[in-house]
Amino acid sequence: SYTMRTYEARAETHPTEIGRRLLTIMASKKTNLCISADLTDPSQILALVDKLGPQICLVKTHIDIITFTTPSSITDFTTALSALATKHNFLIFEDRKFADIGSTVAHQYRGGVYRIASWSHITNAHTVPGPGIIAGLHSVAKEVGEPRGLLMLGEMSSEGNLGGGEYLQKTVEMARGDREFVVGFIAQGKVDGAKEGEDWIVMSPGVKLGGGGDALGQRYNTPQSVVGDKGSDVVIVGRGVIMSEDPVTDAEKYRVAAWGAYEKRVAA
Ligand code: BMP
Repeated sequence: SYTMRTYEARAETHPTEIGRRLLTIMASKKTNLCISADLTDPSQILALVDKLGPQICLVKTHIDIITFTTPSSITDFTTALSALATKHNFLIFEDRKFADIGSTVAHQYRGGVYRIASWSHITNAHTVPGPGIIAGLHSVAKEVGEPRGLLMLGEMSSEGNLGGGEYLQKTVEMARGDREFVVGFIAQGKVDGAKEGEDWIVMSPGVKLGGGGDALGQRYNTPQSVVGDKGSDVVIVGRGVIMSEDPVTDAEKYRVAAWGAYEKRVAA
């Protein structure tokens, strides 16, 4: 299966341009760590990301949780974040979780105050509305003139979520309809039944060393469990790093754990 191939090898053959770029970054920086920068102060986010830049392949944002005082401060933030992405060689993933009909998500992705398509290399979407959501987002991605990729949510980390199992399989079927734009999935492990020549990048949120959960239904797995045992590619870590007194030291623990789990997997 493709999960036994190295990121370097997959970077040569991934069907999406964003997938090739991300896998190249992962291989060269030796990191499959994505930081979920879930802070509400824009300057705190930028300071944190500048510190963690060398350790990560990807930054995940929730642009709509950030406190912006003026419309121009949104553009200032996305411009500064893009500059950090260039400086440290990582990609940006806006965790927008689009969930509407194609026509509406096209407007949401292109416009409004956030203009997500203009600065975010990767975004994600639920499969509930059907394949029109992928077509709507892809039409906007094509307008941008720079590579863009999409992750489909097939399974969530939270207690009682309706994903996984048959839902995940149907999500994979839907993704097969657009192999140029859909990079992979949000799930807790590799997808079953990948066909010859398929390569799906799977990213897993809900990761914390020590496991556990929070008071609102979040459940945590370890890097070894999602990457080593279950074949996911990228660990997404929020509070495990961003709430730490020493984020750089803790991010390094996650990078080493997730990278070590990957190295063992491909050596097996
Ligand atoms: P934390 O590591 O602090 O629990 O943060 C997890 C992040 O991943 C949050 O930004 C959340 O929105 C996101 N997320 C998740 O936790 N589970 C999912 O299944 C999908 C997500 O995007």
